Amino acid sequence: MGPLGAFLFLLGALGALADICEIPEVDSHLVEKLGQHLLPWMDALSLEYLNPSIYVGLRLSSLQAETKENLYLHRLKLYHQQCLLESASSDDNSDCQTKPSRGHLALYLLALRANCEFVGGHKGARLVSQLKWFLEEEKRAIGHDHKGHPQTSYYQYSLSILALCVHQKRLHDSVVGKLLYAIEHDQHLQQGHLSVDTMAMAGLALTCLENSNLNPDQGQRITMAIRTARKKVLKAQTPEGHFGNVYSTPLALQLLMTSPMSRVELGTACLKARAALLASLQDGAFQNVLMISQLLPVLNNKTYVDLISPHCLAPRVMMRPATKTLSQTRVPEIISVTLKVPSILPLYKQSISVFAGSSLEDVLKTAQELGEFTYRTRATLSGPYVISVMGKEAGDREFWQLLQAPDTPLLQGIADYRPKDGETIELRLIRW
Ligand code: B12
Repeated sequence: MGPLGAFLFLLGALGALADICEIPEVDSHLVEKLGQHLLPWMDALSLEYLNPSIYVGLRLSSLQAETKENLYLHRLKLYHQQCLLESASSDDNSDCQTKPSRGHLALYLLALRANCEFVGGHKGARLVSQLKWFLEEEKRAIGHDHKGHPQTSYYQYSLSILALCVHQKRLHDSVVGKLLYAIEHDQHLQQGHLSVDTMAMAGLALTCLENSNLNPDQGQRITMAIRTARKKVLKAQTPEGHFGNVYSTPLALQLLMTSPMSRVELGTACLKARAALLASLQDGAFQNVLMISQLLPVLNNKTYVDLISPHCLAPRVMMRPATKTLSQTRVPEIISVTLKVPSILPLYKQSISVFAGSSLEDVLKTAQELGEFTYRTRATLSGPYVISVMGKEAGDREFWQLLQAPDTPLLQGIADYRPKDGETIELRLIRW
């Protein structure tokens, strides 16, 4: 090939790259390090750590954990089939004390598809009706006039539609219609900084419906809504390149990867996002297993929509267990973090001493041990979620927001965020 030919070939290749949002191959060591974070969680025996999103993320990634993976799916099956199908009367069964939510059921259905299984049999049919029933209840909560909102969130509403769709389970047009309305009148999906994750999940669910042609009468509205969701996600790109924030970028990219868009728009947006994501990866921003599970498919150019017909035999690289690096033994440095709770009287403000590198959860625990301060958490797939502070429980559509004073909401939860010396952390009860 002469120099002109080579130039034209390069142009063509660049053009093709820009056509569909793709992530060119990322350093395999970086990807493996991310995957290795998941391994200890797959070994954990406690039910509260059983997380179908980990399985989905791994199966759509370029990595595999062989027997661990199979065992994990087996445990997921036992837990979800037993505990989700338990009737209220058998609530005292010790294995099922932490009953999985409907959102977990949706993720479990995605996990089955990630192993190329369709939900089937008598038990499977009951799980599907539970999820359909959940969507009907949420539809009722939104109301005829769309003035209400789902009991959970549009994120879980979309996730449930996606899960049923990849199993080729048809939903009534009116259920899909609620999501379409919410996108067409997007104030319903706005939850401040969270809107990109929700918009992306909604777009993925609708893309699945479009590709599977499950609601043909809504075809045009679905296509328009996907376009709107994509536009909103693209518009939310920050100057650094993230869509929304670093942690909404994986789902946002999943949506943008599902079909071609205008070359100029998508080419620059994707290349910028890739650079931002790589920088965040190298900075170690991805420590949370749920976040890693949403990111791994993207690094393998896969999305949740691929679960319509997954490639279960695609070659994946076997993960090695992480090698432990010996940390130097230094005298641990003590830092001081100020904890502030302005939402209740009398106002709580205290300086707490902890070792450098402690998590916010360590700060809260120390404050609780010192007295005056109390808090409670609930185990979720993202980690410990603060549900009450100083005895005050967050009510319906309220939550305890974590902020770096004066006004910067944290992008991580209490288990992952590590405050610096002299920092003030505020816990604020707000509506969402
Ligand atoms: C909906 C949502 C919320 C809702 C949850 C209430 C509700 N009824 O749904 C609200 C608005 C209250 C919320 C709050 C927060 N959120 Co939020 N949230 C989400 C979202 C969009 C979906 C979660 C979901 O439904 N998952 C599916 C179900 C099946 O799984 P689940 O485990 O049962 O879901 C529960 C938990 O996810 C929990 N939850 C929600 N957010 C967070 C955040 C953390 C750190 C933890 C431990 C738990 C948690 O609420 C869900 C419903 O019960 C995700 C997006 C994503 N990409 O995952 C962000 C997301 C998980 N949230 C995030 C953050 C940072 C927060 C806050 C810490 C923000 C803040 N500065 O205060 C707080 C949590 C503070 C606390 N009290 O501990 C980040 C986490 C990033 C990370 N590194 O882990 C995400 C990824 C959004 C983002 N891109 O920034 N969130």
